[in-house]
Amino acid sequence: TAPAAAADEEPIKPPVEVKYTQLLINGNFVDAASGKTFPTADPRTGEVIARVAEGDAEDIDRAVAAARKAFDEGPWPRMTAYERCRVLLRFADLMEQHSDEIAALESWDGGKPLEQTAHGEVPMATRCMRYYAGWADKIHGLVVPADGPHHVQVLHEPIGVAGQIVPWNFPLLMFAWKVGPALACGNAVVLKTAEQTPLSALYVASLLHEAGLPEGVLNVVPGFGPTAGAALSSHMGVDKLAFTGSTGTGKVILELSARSNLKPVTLELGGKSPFIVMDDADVDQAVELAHRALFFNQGQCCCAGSRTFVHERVYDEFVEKSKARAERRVVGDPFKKGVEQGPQIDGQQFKKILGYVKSGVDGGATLVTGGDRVGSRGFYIQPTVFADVQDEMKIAQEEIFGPIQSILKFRDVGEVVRRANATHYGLAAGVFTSNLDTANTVARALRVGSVWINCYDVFDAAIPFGGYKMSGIGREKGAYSLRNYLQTKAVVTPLKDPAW
Ligand code: TXE
Repeated sequence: TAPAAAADEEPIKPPVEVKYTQLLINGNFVDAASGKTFPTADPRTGEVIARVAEGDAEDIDRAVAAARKAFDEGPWPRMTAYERCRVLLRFADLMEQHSDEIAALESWDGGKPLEQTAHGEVPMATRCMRYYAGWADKIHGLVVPADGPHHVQVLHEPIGVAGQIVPWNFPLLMFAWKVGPALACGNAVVLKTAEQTPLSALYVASLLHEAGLPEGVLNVVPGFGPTAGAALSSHMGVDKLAFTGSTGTGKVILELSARSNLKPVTLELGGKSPFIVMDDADVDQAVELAHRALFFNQGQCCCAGSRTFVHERVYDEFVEKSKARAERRVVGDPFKKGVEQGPQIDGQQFKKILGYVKSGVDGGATLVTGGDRVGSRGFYIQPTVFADVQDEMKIAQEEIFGPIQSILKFRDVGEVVRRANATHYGLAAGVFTSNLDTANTVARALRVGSVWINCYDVFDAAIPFGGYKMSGIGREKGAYSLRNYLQTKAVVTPLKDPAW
């Protein structure tokens, strides 16, 4: 068939060179202490793009020492807030100037369609950096009216050295969500990239130094979770940890923090987000939006609308049209124009996803379309739709993180809210209806961190994002993320003449 042929074509040469493959510590690109490297692979073929320095506990020690020095001795936390703002703005300008290279690198390392990284992730990350640059000189404390003859100030100070661990599904955007607020508040950072996608963070970190970031303020350590990631999570010199990834790893990180120095931890974890289609909805529009809510980024989104609940009155029509839409989805080389879906990130995810397809079929769901790999090379998977999915099936319970849509049927609003909430996750939800009363009722009743009404995946830097329940702790983006990177200090002074 056409998509299979597309996936087996000779891969298009990415329009970018890999410049940075070493650890970034104290402003310099250096080898790992062990001298070890690991391959980062092209998801189109599984072939090695480059070998990257493999950070381990010793490198985390070096990076934390550099960050500690940069924080404890300055100049970054002691620069004026406006000066920090200007460094971050210059960085955003450089990201814009180099956006073609950044987008190409991100698409190459992660298998993401270039049109999407160029028009989505890269401008969104740039916007996020500008947003937090704007905050740098607007973070201020309070004077509180305590009882008694005292002048009481509350100071908001940077928290210190922030450890940040990011996943592979949006490497650049996660960099911006985490590094932006941390630096705006005056902290130093040690960032561990995901093993699958180290390249874009190393590249933009070099731009941040070109923009004037002092050495040691941002350190980037590519490496593996159980080694570099665990060392960062349990480090006594780290004052705060921010993580995006799986719920299982989130639990490990929280435990590592508890067993070391009780550093506060924010977690952005998995989801099983409902996308609810009411019977008054325009079915064609709902099909398109539900399709995008699930299939965007090869289905590798923490907030993917992975339980499509459809009212029984429009169910059959919805399934039929979703099948047709999935079959029209253009799968192929991420560097080819018009491609909507590239390969999955790696062989492990690829196998896991196909395992869920089997589980759906074995569990009695109706495989409406797809279900197999595309082509014979790399990690491409057919856009897949299951109908007649029941709540207790594994495909309706667990995060698949792939291009597999599960369509469930419901009868009334109360029932769908109850079923939508019947999960340990609580990240996001979509509601599609022409009745604003229904939309608002459902939005309030859902136990999730984001509700998109008649839209999905709207991710501006100013909008807080995070999960209820086992989807996470804390919020990123918006003013809410500043709280993650600030300490609060009460300063009390006696007043000689309280009347004044
Ligand atoms: O995630 P991990 P994986 C989900 C998705 C996916 C599954 C597994 O369902 O199929 O997780 O993906 C680092 N100490 N999400 O294995 O392990 C790791 O190196 C410290 C949802 O890739 O959570 C990487 O940098 N760090 C998610 C990061 O954690 C550790 C995005 C994420 O990897 C560690 C990605 C340890 N012991 C996957 N072990 C989302 N919320 O968007 C691993 N890491």
